[in-house]
Amino acid sequence: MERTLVCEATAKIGQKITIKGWVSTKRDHGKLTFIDLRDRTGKIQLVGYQKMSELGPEDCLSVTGTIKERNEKSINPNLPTGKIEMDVEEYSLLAKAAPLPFDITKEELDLELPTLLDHRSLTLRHPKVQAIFKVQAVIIDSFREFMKQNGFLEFQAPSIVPEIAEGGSEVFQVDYFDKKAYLSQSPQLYKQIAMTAFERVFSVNKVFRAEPSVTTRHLTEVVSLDAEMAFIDSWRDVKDMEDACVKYILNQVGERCIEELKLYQASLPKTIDETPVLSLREAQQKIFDKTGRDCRGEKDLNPEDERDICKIIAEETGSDLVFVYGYPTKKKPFYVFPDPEEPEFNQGMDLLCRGVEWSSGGRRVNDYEQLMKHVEEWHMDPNKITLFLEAFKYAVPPEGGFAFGAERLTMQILGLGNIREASLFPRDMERVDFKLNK
Ligand code: AMO
Repeated sequence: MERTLVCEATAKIGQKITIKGWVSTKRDHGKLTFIDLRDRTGKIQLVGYQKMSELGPEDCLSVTGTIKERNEKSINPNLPTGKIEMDVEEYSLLAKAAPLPFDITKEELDLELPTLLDHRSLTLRHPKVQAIFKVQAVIIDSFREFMKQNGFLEFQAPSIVPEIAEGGSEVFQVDYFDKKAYLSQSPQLYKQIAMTAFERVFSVNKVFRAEPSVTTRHLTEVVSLDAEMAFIDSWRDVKDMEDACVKYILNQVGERCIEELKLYQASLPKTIDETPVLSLREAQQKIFDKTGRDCRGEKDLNPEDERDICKIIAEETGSDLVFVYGYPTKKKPFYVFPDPEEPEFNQGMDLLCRGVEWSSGGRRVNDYEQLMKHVEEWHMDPNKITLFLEAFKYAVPPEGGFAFGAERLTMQILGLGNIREASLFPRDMERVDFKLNK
């Protein structure tokens, strides 16, 4: 018999159907056995006779029976199929599960993070864990949708690169035959090259950061949602595009992930029409005025500053989002555009939300001579970025772009305590699938 999905069963009252899935929970009540069977669309209660008591958790079944309405007393309002159940007529075991190392039937998994990750294939069967990746898929889908709606072309950036785009030492070197290359920290230079031809481009790419410290918000392999656009009048055009993009993503998550948000009792970040925009110095002054803590003159916001400024702005304006721009030019990568009126500060920006940086972006240097000057001042090797530099020889208009980290958004939207939970197969300094030995 043709397979019916669990989510379609409510419309089949009185009909005999076949459902396929895994045993989620099983309760024996005298002659009857109750099983919650799970497929990719949800769970349904099966009512069976004695023989089914042989089945164990996570066994995989094909089961045929008649869908009937539950009596009033046994309706489960928390389950989308809570008004129906299946009277089992026959079943076959498609695959038998080994004994489980821990109970995954509880509503809360309650596992330590290493256990959660060491048994990813199994913990991923838990609805609450699945919800994380459903939300992440919607974040990535809606980023793509927004970009396409606004005339951006998707491109594929390389992962093996000859030079470090973002500067710094957070880069993995690879043996490339008998030469040296790197894993890409960002598609930055390639999105800028592609932009010079297509005007508006975006990519959804893995990027690699050799983060030397283990924190709750850093991974070594990240899904980067990148965009780049030509013909801007100022960095604020980039900011406006990014603002509209993040609001679109949040709206879509709100509309398409109702059940998933409920599982985490998560509320979406609050937004207002005009997302607040502060210079770094204004943000530092505000932190000083409100908390007495003096970070004025620092070259960047540290995690405590990010938390404080988000809290202050949320209280003052009701917005959980805030843009901070105008960082010390020399502290940011060579491609960021210095403010013409105050060249020691740049027109780069970060978007913060609920105390964490969600993205970076801003206007870029588009003038070839200025770019060459930066290459020299930032001690870059021009021979390693010839493709990039050549692109800027041939008339590039004012331009800019931005990039979100998909795991950061997922973690923050759902209020997860650790970014590793928001990566299907997280990598960090100590873990590549499992904890690495010294
Ligand atoms: P940046 O280095 O700020 O900017 O990275 C952009 C966004 O990517 C996410 N992110 C990370 N998430 C988890 N773990 C990490 N180790 C990590 N590193 C970065 C963050 C961050 O805001 N080329 C610029 C972007 C641009 O200007 O267009 C860049 O890579 O959410």
